[in-house]
Amino acid sequence: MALKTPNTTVAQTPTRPTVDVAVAQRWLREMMLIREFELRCMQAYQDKKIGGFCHVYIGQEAVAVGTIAAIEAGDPVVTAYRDHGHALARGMDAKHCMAEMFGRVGGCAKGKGGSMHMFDRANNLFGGHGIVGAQIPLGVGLAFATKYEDEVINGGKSKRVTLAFLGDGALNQGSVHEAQNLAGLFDLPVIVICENNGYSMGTSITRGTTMGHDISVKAAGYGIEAVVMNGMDVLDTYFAMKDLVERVRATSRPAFVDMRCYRYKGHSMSDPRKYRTREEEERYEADDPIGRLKAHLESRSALSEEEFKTMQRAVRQQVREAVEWAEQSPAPSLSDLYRDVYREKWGPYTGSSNPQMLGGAENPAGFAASDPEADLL
Ligand SMILES: Cc1ncc(C[n+]2csc(CCOP(=O)(O)OP(=O)(O)O)c2C)c(N)n1
Ligand SMILES: [Mg+2]
Repeated sequence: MALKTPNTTVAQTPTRPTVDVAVAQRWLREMMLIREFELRCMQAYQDKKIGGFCHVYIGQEAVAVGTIAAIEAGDPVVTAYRDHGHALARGMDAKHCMAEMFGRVGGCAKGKGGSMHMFDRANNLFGGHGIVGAQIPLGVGLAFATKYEDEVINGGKSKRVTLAFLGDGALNQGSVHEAQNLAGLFDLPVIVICENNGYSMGTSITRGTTMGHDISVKAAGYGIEAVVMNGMDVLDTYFAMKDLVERVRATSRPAFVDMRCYRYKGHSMSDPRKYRTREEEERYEADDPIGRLKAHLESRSALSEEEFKTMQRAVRQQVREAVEWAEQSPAPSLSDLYRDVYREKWGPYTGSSNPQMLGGAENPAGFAASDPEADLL
């Protein structure tokens, strides 16, 4: 496996900028929450309380926390199926996230999306998508929409930046190229972040992708700026992203990020990980992003062992409550399965939103037509 060591791009120097202690503590808590959330998901999956697919983010927590900390609440975010970390970092309540994992109505998608489809309109998280690479055209479309709304409808300056995440395995999907080409042509304020964890399922990046040792060069073909970032250290990730987000917001030019990271667990829940060595895993685990931030806070005398344990207990309690809440939430009813399938009165379509598959039956949900204006970002 030819993934470079995690900190090749941002030097760890004593003069590295830092953040307020309270901010670093908050990020540590967020990363610990994501980790604990996913450990409990793995357990619940083994207990058959979670069904379908489940891809955990363990090891990549600094990416979601560091990148999302660098944007504003109104900035859209869209990602792939390894999405629980992004959802929690974006501010989704762990209860809604867990209930979605359990397929219960208390989930963010009313239990009908599951692990791969975390969606949170209030926090501008536009999924959670299972088709590899398909979220990149959506991300570029979101950037087009925000720019159009800011500039054409409101007659001002484009002010929002979209983050569109993808895995290294999605790089060779045709739609990813088409979307980045359009982003380059149309000056769209989108940052395409490749969470380069070195593998797509069991295929290492150098086996499946040309220039796998330096994917940043691909961006030149679209006239897009590329930045290589360290996704294993939340401070490195945050500062590099903050710079880039400011630039993209100011210029409304797209960018591509090669975010070097590593997933500690298997691709999904059943993966014997025969395509990589235990030594490699241990090497990255020794460089754990949570451990790094903990050490950083300790070096600033801003975290005692007792405070860390208190944080750990609080996070465990929060996740326990999320599990209890998910378990108490009912499963969707059979008729619920046909609700929310199509958007009511969208575009030229003005009929009822009865799914075709019901054969024109009465609207089983009885929901009212929604406000078409609400479609605007
Ligand atoms: C279009 C499409 N092709 C194939 C798959 C099956 N598939 C699911 S995940 C995956 C690998 C993607 O790897 P990567 O993009 O690196 O993401 P990671 O799992 O590392 O987060 C594949 C091939 C899919 N979901 N969609
Ligand atoms: Mg990958």
